[in-house]
Amino acid sequence: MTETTPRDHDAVVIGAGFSGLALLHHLREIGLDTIVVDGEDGIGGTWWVNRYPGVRTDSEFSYYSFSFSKEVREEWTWTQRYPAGAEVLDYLNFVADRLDLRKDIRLNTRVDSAVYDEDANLWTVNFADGTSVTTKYLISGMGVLSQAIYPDIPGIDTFTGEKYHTAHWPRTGVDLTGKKVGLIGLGASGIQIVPVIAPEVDEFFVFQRTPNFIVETNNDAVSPEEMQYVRENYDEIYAKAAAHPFGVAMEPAEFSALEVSPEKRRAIFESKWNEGGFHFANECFNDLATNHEASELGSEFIRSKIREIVKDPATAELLSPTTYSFNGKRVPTGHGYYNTFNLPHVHLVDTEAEPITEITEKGLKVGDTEYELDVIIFATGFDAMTGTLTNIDIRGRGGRTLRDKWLEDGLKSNLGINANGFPNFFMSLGPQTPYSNLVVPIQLGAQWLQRALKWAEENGVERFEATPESEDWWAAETERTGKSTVMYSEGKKAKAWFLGENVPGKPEEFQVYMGGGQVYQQHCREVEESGYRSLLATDSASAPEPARA
Ligand code: N01
Repeated sequence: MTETTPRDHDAVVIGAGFSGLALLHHLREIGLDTIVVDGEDGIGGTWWVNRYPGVRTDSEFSYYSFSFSKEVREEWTWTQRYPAGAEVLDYLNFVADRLDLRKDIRLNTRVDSAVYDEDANLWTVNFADGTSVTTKYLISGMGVLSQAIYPDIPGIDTFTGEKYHTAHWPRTGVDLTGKKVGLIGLGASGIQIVPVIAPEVDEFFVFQRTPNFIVETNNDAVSPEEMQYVRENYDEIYAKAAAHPFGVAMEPAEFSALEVSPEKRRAIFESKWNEGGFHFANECFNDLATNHEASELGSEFIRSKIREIVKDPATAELLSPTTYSFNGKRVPTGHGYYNTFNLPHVHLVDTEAEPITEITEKGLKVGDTEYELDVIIFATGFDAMTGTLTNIDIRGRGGRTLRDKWLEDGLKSNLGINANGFPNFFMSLGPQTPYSNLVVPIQLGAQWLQRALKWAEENGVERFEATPESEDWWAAETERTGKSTVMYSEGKKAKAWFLGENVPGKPEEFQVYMGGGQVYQQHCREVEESGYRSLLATDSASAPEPARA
């Protein structure tokens, strides 16, 4: 080991959600003095913050959890196939206790900035309370959908009723009983909230700009036998999820929607629709995400289901997307969503035909019609993937921020793990990591980083920094693979967040890697087998001769 400047910690991880917990556990295992800091006053990250009614996972419990701890696997019991947010939060707290992580987690510790000192090869992490710590490694576990956005609607601050964003829902809950409620935003968050609050409210106005293709889940309780089966087969289930392009423990479909008869196609769609959730998206046919015609066949099947479920034909029509096809937006899972529109006090308002023009003191205006409301709920999404990272000052070599780098050079990273100009800074789920059930890349990423930093420590490598070539290659690869999917052609039309289209002024760039989680993991393995060559931009002189891949 070379002589190093004294520091407070070996590693500081920002964020105490799934990423922070996995990283703390794995970095501790290799003897790194690691702390996790989080601005909130509870553990859980996304699951601590998102407390809106109806919040729950859209991946099944069996692979929406960590596989690395035998104790956690054996002692934790899930109660629902798609667990509610509160249950996931309990799980994460259980993980923190069972793995004795809490003592190294500092809550109420919001990071304002982090600045790299090239001479000392240290990061100084500055907190909102004016304190700071120094660390060799700085790791973001801040989550990919954490920077909430409000719509740019005139008068938004003039409304005198209650207003809430799904991502900032009060911890004490909100009593909506007997109130006139308006909801703006029908992505995964809005779609989960609709059926849960509808029975409570007096009158419910759902303002829809772009309809979504929703796959219903048929959520169910987890039986003791099922839980036992999952406990006994956890490694196989996890391996299956890791081998799947979207990180779900499902069998990838083997044939195209175009190569079967209409009757057979309908039967397959029907059976996977009944199985519920992402089974429809992943197990029907192998080209719903890559072929426009196939995706349109999936779209038409869902439209037919909407017509079956929703009694009023005009409402059914309005709920059916026609301007883009299935997979053009991140597919949301539903829990009685379409059926909610059969309730007489639930009104769907089309704000595509006639936009919301203004938020007033009393409610909001669509065209010239004013809707008087007691409560407005914003389920208007996030500045995804990059928003959280660019919202704080992360200053690398020469004082350049990550924000400026991505603004000036375009979105670039080495496999979403690190970036040129930012030595010893790493990201769990950085931009350009897979579009996936996120627990899989979080866990595999934490384990990859554990091996990488162990290797660096053992081999006297003081700085890991992405080479410019690795970033250029990955940006091109992310674009190439993304553009070969319907997520590009349809996502553009649907203004999808995974293209950055949902944030005014954000350049159109793939925020995530669409080439498949299993392919991504293979690239990560290759970096490892090469002796981390693509991470040795500034420290190659001290590195040992890399092993050949
Ligand atoms: O946000 P979104 P989200 N006027 O960006 C509308 C994850 N997640 O929070 O489509 C009117 O998807 C906007 O309309 P349009 C998941 O990855 C997971 O729902 O642009 N409407 C859209 O309907 C998900 O994909 C779970 O026309 C406006 C909505 O707001 C991601 O988070 C649960 C508007 C935003 O939808 C984001 O989901 C929840 C305006 N000015 C979320 N501006 C799980 O189940 C925006 N909208 C685990």
